[in-house]
Amino acid sequence: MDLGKFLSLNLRLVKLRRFLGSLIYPIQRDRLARHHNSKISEPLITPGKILQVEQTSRGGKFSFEHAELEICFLTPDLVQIDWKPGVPPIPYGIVQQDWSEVETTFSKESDRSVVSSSALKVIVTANGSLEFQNTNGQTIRQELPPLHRSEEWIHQAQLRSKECIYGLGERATSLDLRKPKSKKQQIAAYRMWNSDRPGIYGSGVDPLYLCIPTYLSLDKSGSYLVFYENSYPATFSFTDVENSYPATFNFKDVATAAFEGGALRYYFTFGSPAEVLERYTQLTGRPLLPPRWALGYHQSRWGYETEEEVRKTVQGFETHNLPLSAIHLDIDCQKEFRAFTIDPDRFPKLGEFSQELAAKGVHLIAINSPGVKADPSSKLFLEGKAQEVFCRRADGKIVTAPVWSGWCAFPDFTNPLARHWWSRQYEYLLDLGISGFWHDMNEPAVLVLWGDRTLPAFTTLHHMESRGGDHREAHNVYGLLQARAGYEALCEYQPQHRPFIVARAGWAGLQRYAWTWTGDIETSWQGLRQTIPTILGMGLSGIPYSGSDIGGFKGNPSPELYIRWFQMSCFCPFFRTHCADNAKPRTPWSFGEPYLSIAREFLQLRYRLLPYFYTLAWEATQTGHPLMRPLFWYDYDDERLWDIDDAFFLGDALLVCPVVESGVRSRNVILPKGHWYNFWDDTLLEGENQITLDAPLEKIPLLVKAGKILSMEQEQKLVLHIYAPVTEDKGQEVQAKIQNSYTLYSDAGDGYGAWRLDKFRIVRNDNSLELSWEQQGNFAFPYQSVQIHLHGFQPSQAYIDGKEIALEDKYLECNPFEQVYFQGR
Ligand code: NBV
Repeated sequence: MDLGKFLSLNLRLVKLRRFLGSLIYPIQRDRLARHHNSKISEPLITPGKILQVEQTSRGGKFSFEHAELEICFLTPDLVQIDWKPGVPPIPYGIVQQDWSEVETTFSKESDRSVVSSSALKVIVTANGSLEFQNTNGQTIRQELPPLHRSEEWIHQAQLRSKECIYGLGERATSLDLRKPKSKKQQIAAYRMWNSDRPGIYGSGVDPLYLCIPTYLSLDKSGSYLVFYENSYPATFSFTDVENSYPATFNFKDVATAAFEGGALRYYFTFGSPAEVLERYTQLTGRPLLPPRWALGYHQSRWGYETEEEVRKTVQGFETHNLPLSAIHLDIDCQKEFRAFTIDPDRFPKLGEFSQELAAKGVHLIAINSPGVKADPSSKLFLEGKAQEVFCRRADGKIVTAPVWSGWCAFPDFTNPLARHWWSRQYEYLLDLGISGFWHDMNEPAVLVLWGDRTLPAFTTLHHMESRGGDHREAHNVYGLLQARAGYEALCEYQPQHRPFIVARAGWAGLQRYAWTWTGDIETSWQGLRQTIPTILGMGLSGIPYSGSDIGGFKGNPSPELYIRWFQMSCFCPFFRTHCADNAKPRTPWSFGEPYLSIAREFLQLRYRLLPYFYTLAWEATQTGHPLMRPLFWYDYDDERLWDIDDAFFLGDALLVCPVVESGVRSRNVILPKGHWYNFWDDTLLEGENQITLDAPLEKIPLLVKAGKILSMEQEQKLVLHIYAPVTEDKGQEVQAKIQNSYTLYSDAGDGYGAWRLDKFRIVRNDNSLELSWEQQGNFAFPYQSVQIHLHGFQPSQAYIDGKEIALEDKYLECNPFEQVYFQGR
């Protein structure tokens, strides 16, 4: 039999086996679930009467008839609340366990107790309702007494009339989860259950791959963030609650979080969006600093069948003069889709090939799914079985389910031994020159013809760091813990490099280990439009690195849709074209001209902007702030900005207004306060206005905030674009002096060596502009020279460190300096 026939016969057999698997598995799963599905008829109960109160070093303890409550201040503005009974969580999401002392006071009045720090007051009433107040006595959040039944907890808080709610991880709806913008985006209740959406999803589909029980509330009377440290399946809603709750608790406008197990532990913090994200990521971890190359462009597709095909794709980038940082290998590179394998027929010399690519600055990323083919001929399976690292049932049988390679066993990542065993497997691919990993199907997802696409919830048992538990509790943290194992592997085997992992599923804290992407988003204008709030919402849930498959996953975008998606993604942290195996070839040159030239312009712009991106990445390690920020981020008093989700900030200088409709050549946006320069022609625009921006096919509407510096690089030069502060403000007197500063971060781009901070300060007076520069750190200045471009300021004379220099060009080229002084207007 020739190779072609053999392969096609094998493929048909694989497909048949996969089909049978996805038919048999749900029958088994449903049979197992039947024993657990009996509806609980017990009534929901409130905590009942308060019996005892007690002051503790960080707050207080309260005993109610049917529940226990503990309030514990971790910082003056971060408080941990624990309602019991229930299984306490294993702190998978938490990094900081030790907190310095907080001074608290405790007072008991007739029907309430007050626990306060210097910033926050928590009032506990006799029926178990809680109120959070700031030091001015303003109520920021009001909670109803929680409801409890068997293993369930239902927690509700009053919503204020205009309050907006953001977060909950990855969601296919509007940015404000409370008020979906269109019918399509309507989701009655947000589910916490990481779920595969095989092949395609669009607006309104819920849940997706990465759920996080964290939300941020924005309101005039005080904004806050709540993180529920509970990984059990749950349902969140922000509308009227009907029927399911006792009449007394059937309030209008409540936020409800209903958990199906575990204790009710949550954290509350308040302040501006930036402040609450800082606190939240102090608790759940700051994002890792990625290797710098990861911020460049990534090319991918499902269907690069051979090494030769990948080589040709990379050559295409060279031929068309397009920069490229990474190429992703999907399941085609694996032997029969098995984890940690490379098909020797199709990728015969991967070690040499990866070196060939490395010489061109292109990194190889390999896919991996957690399922291990349950096959006695598989060494990996036998090893895992012998070490008892797979999920099992109560009768001791290994849980198996069909995935791409066939019936698979699933490493129990809640077992430290399993994590360690799994982390050892990366070495083989690292030795072949793979630079990073792409964790797919890690919800974990299985192939089924109907019903829940994962492991049986009740009957799959987990180690849970020795304390034991089932898949209900472990499911949502499965992807997070796989990422932890992968991260630890990369740290151990390549300590000189920073880990790069892209994980489809995750939970609170994933930012410590991995990036993510929005999965199999549909190829449509609505799909493009949807990715903006989805990525922004993820950033507000602590995950700053995300992006979407440019052009959508399945199907073929029109050239216009591809190029508009490309333009938007140029400003997203993860910039990658990817598509399904049956899609037509999709590269920046697939659509011919003028699309190729437009894509090139944006690729080159992205690479020029790397100093700006990289500095934002470093800032994220210090603050937890997302790189992509919603329009209300800096100006949260302006209610008009609260639900804008078709535009975003990249850092504090750039405002990106993507085009998300076919044939459209201009678009509107409400500008936040301040002044703005049009990036393309320097036109000055006044904030707090609705404006219309031109959007010819070759441009994305892009604005730069007055007073900011955009750091770029080109041919060994640091190019500083100074957008002059505007000295007049609407209706106000001329301000004599405006100051602004910008810190640029640089290092070797990988590893953990020396770094430097270049701190620039702009001072603008009526007829002068001064730029001063201070340097900090040990990393040598990585550029040969500096170019200064002024926007919104016409210089007549220039002095570098006191010495006058001739102004010939539109820009000034110089060496590092301490101060440049421009006269002009
Ligand atoms: O590995 C194939 C695909 C991958 O290309 C995609 O990005 C993932 O989201 N993978 C899902 C599995 C198959 C999906 C139908």
